[in-house]
Amino acid sequence: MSAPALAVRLADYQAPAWRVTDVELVFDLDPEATVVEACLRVERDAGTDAVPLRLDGESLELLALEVDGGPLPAERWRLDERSLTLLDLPATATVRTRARIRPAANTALQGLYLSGSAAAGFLLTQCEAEGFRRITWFPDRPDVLARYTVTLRADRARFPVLLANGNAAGAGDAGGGRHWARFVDPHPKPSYLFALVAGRLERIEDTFVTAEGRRVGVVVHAEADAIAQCGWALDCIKQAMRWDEARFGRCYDLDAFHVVATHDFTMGAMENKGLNIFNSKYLLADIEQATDDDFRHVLAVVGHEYFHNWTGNRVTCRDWFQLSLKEGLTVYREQEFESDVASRTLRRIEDVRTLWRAQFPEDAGPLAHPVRPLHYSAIDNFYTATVYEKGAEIVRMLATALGREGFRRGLDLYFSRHDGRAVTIEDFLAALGAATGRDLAPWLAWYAQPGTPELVASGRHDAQAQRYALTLRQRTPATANRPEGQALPLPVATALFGRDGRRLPLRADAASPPVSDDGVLLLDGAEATWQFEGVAEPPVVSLLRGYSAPVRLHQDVAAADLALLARHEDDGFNRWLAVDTLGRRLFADILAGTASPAALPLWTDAIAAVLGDDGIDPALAAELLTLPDEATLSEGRVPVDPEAVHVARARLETALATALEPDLLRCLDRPVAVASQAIDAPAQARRRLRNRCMALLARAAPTHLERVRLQWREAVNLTDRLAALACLLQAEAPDAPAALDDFATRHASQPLVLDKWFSLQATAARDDAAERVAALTTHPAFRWENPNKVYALLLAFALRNPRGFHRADGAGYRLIAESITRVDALTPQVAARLATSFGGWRRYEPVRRAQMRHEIERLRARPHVSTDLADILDRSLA
Ligand code: 0A1
Ligand code: ZN
Repeated sequence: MSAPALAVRLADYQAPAWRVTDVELVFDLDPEATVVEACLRVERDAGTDAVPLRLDGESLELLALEVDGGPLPAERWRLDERSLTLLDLPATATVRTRARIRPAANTALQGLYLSGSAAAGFLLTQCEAEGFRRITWFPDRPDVLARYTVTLRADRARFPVLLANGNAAGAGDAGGGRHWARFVDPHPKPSYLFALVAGRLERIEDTFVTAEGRRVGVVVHAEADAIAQCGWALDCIKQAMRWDEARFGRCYDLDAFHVVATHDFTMGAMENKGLNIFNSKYLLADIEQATDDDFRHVLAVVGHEYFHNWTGNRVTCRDWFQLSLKEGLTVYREQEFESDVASRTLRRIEDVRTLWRAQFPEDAGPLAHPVRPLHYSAIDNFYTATVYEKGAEIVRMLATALGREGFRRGLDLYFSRHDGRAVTIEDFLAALGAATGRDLAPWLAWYAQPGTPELVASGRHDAQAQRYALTLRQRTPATANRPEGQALPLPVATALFGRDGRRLPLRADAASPPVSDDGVLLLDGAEATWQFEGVAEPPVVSLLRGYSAPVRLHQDVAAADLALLARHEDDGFNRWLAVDTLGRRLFADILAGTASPAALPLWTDAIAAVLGDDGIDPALAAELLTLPDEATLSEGRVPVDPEAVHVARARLETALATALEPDLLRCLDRPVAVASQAIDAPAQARRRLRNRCMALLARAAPTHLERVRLQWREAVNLTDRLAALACLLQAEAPDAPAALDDFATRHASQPLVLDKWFSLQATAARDDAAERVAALTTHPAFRWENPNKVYALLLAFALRNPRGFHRADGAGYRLIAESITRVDALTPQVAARLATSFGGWRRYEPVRRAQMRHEIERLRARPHVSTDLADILDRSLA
C-alpha cells in the first residue's frame, strides 16, 4: 500500500529564493521521444545567499546540464525522481538542461502528450497544476513568473501546424523534412500557463479589433473531421472579447488568440496564455452532433477560458491555496457573461441546481474543505465544486454587497495594483475594500471556513403599528470533522408582497440595520432584526432573491404563500424557487408516507398558472416542470435510502404529469414546427419546453409514446432525437433497444454523440444497470484511456444513476471500484474523480454504508495506488 503523500501547508508558504526572469525552450518534437532544451536565466533573491536552486522535474531523462556555459562538477548537483538541485550558484546564472520525454506513453495527460493515434494524432501539453515539471526542470510554482521564448522543431509533413504561447516570431525550414517555428510571449507568466500544440490541424479564423485598437487574429484549430463544428466557438470567442471590454474594461493583449480542440483531456478546458486548449466536448457544436445544452456550454466555457486572461493570467495566484482567486472570480465572470448575453434567470437556476447537487453534499461530507484549503497532498483534487462554485458565490455576494459600480471600481483597482503579479485572496479583498472604502476583512471567513451556513428567518406582523419585524439568524453547525463556524457576512435580497401579489415598499425604521436601495439586508452577525414600516397586512416574504447567498434557508412559509410567489414574484429565480419548494415539500411527505392528496393541487395549479401565462419564457416553464434530481433530493437526509428516494421522486413526477396532462398536451399542440434547425435562444427555449412536456406525458400514459415515436422518426436535430430516445428508454418501451442501435449506427463516427449514447444507458434506472454498464465497457467505441468515455459511462453511472450505483447487492459499487483500479493505472486524475462518488458513504443506510466503506478500503489496500487516488480515499475514510 502506498504511503500518504506529504501534505503541503498554506502556513508554510515561503517566497521563492530564486526567480527565473527568462526562459528559452527548444523542442525537438517526436511522439516517441521528444528532446527539450531549456535555458533559464535565474536570479537569487537578495538576502537569501547559499540557498540551493531546486528545480522540479518528474519523468524526465537527463541528457545534459550546464551552468553559465560549462559543465557543473558532480558534487554541485543532485538529481532525484522529483527534482534537480544545483548548489553554490552565483547570484545570477544561466542554467541549461536537456531532457528526453515520451509523449506517446503519457496516458496521465499531464505534461506533453499525444491526442489520438501515434500515426495520425497531434501533440499537446497540459501544465496546470503541476504538469510543466514533466516537460523540463523548473521551479514549477505559480509565483515564479518568467518571459518565455519557445522554438518548436518537428517533421513538416507529420506536424505541419506548430503553436505555442505568445506572438509568432519566425518560422522556417530546419532541413531533413523538418521545420521550425518560434514564439515570444511578452507577458511574464507562471509555468502552469505554458502550452504547445503540434500536428495536422485545420483552422477557421477571423479578426477582432480591440477597444484599444489592436487587431487580433482569432483562430480555432481542430482535426479535419471536427473543423466544420467550430463556427459557434469562433463566434463565442468574439462575443466574450466584446463583453469583457464592455462590462469590465478588459482588452485582449496579444496579436493572436488561438484555441485548440482535443478529444483527450481530463477537464473542461485550459486557459494557457494565448493558446487555450479545450476538451472537444466544450468547443465543438453543430445542430447534428450537439444538443442545445452543448451550445450553451460552449459559450460558457469559451467565455470562462477567455476571461482567465485577466483573472488568472495577467493577475495570477501566489500559490495553489489561492486557486479560487482565479477560479471563483472567473466562474462569476462566466456566469455574468451568459446572464448578459442569454438568460439571467435560467443561468441562475442552473448554477443553484449545481450548487445543491454537487457543492452542498461536498461541503457536508468527508471531502469538505474551505474555499481556500489549508493543506493538500494532491492539488489536482482541489478543482472542486467548492473552489469553483462556492468561490463564485462569494464573489457574487461581494458584488451584491458593493453594488455593481463599487464592484467594478474594486476590480479595476485589483487589476491595476496587481497586473503581472502572483497574489492572494487577501490582496483581492483589500483592493475591493480600498476602492469602495469598506473593510472587507470579515469576508475572509467565507474562504476559511467549510460548511453550508443555515439561515433561519422569522417574522412578526403588528397590525396596529403596521409594522413587520423580520429576524434573521445564522449558524454553521459543527460536524464530526469540524467545529461550529463563525458568523459570516450574508447579503439577503428581500421583497415583501401583499396578499394581492403587489410589491410592498421595503422601509426599515432608523434603528434597523441598513437596507440597500435594491432591497439587500446585510446580516453581518449571528442575528439581526429589521423593522419595516407601513406594512398594513401580514406580508408574503421573499428572501434570498436571486439566491443572494449560498445558504440553507429555513423559513416557515405557508404553501399558499409560495403559490402566491410562484405567480407574482418578479424575480425569476425566486418565482422558480417557490415552485421548487412546493415540490420538495410534497416529495418529503411522500417519502415519509404522510402525503395528503389535498397538497398536490397547490403545486400543480401553481405550475399550470405559470404555464398558462403567455409572457413566460418557455425555458423557464420547462424548469418549473423539472424536479430536483435524486442526489439533490437526498441531500441533507440521513440515512439515505436511495431506492426509497427513487420511488418517491418517480411517484411525484407521475403525479405532476397526470395532473397537468391537458396543459402539457396543449403546450405540445401549439403550432410550432418540430423540425427546427435554428439555434437561437427562442428556438432552444421552445424545444426545451416541448421535450419536457413530452417526457412528462410519456410518464403519464404509455399512449403518449406515439408522440415520442413520431419525434424520434422526424427529428432533425440532436436535441430532439436524443430527447425522444431518452423517453423510449425511460419507459422501457419494446422498441427502445432497436432505437438505441439505430442511434449508435447513425452516429458511429461521432465520438461526442456516442458519449451521450453511453450516458443515456448509464443513467437509465433499470434493475440491471450495473450489468449493462459493465457490458458497455467492452463496446468497440469505449476506451479506458479516454477520459470523456470514462466520464460518459462510468462517472455518469456513479453520479447520475443512484438506483443503479447504490443497488442493494453492491454490484454498482464493485463495478465502479474495479473501474477505478483500471483507470488509476492510466490516468490518475480521472480515477480520483471517479472515487469521489464514494465520498458520501457515511450518509447511507447501514448495509450500503458498509459496502461502500469496504470498496474504499479495498482500493486503498491495492499495491499501486496513485497519489491522487490515495488522497481521495484517505480523506474519504478520515
Ligand atoms: N484552469 C482550468 C481547469 C483545469 C485544471 C487542471 C487541468 O489539468 C488537467 C486542466 C484544466 C479552468 O478552470 O478552466
Ligand atoms: Zn477556470
